[in-house]
Amino acid sequence: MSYFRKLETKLTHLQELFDRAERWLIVINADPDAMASALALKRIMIHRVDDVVIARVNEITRPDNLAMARYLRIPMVKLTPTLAAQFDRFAVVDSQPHHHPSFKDLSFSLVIDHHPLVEEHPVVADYKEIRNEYGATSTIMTEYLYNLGIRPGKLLATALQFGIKTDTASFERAFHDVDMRAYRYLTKFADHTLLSRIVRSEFRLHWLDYFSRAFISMHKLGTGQYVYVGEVENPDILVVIADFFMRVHEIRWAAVCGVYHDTIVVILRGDGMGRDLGRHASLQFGDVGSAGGHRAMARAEIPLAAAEGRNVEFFIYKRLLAPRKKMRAKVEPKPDQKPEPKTEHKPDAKSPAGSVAGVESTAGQKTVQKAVPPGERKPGQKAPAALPAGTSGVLPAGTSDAMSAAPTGGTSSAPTGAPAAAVSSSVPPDGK
Ligand SMILES: [Mn+2]
Repeated sequence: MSYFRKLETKLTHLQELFDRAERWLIVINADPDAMASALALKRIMIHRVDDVVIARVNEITRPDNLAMARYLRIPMVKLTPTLAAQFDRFAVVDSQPHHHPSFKDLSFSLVIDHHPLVEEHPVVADYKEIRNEYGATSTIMTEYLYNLGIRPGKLLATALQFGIKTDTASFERAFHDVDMRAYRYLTKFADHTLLSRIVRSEFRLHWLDYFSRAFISMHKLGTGQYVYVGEVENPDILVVIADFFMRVHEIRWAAVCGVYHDTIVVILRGDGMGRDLGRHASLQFGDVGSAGGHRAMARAEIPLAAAEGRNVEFFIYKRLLAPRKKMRAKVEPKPDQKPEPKTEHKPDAKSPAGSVAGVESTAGQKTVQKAVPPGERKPGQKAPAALPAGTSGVLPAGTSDAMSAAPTGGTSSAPTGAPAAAVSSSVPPDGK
């Protein structure tokens, strides 16, 4: 029994496609699997065609993907009509022609992918291989290299390993036997130090400003943590922070909240064993915005207007507490009392998930003032002062939530910097 499937006929057909007089452009939507697959295809055709270039249709922003492109020296250019005009033939790997608007104008001679075929978009190409059962296109490309007797170099092997690792979530997601065989085969050629350097490139330097904001605004909520980051330039940073908190042993779930333009975004992450966060999100926020998700990951997007000028950190915190009726009875408003250390603040922390929510609209949130630690949130939390200097909009593209909740028509009519009395978290006016 051979290590991989035998591909003689198929690969003969593939090689017949290449002509020494033709220039090929490999087009990708750049992620690790696509970059690795393109690199492998380039390796296969490089001596068989006039020229071969890899073009990407997207910007790479995730730090691990940037690290991959840099450490593995993946040569790529941005796809433009001018560039495309210089090539005779086009290939796409790890995507199908209907997957991206930029692919539409090109006529592809070669398509290799592992995404499911859809009836409305049949793939037409001189050569195509769509293997939906494979965990990664990198696996298909590893089989090709093996069958063609091409020994992958260090950088290519490392790229293919990272492609397989990413698309199978390190074999935590569904994968095919051959994915693991390919990974193991590549181990002989790959550079483990490089791979681990790429895998560990998880954060950007300017994100650390958001992390420091997150660390000082942690509020314990039972077995979880509520974190308020303030205004963000891209809601993806909230996902990054929430995922980070899930790596802390003591934290079973985390809710990370920030304000993006006119929308309050709450990202929830859990260990998947405790409360159902998707249900919790829709119960607690469904009445004021769009909210939902899965047991271990959920998201809520609420128009800023829904806070009606009140302190956003507080508004969300109060809604995360459940049941709120009980909470009101337990916590007495003591407007003049200095708040205690935050670990002490857990009004109703033992509240079970899944309580009836959204019943309460405006009154009563002042009663939880104790729960907010001393002197961190100023009335104008949304103000630019809260934004770290040099923060750019570059955030990971692929980190968005599984559930993309569309904001429900927020307006700009309720700034958080509204009347100080209305938004101050330290001494909220009692609305009772
Ligand atoms: Mn893929």
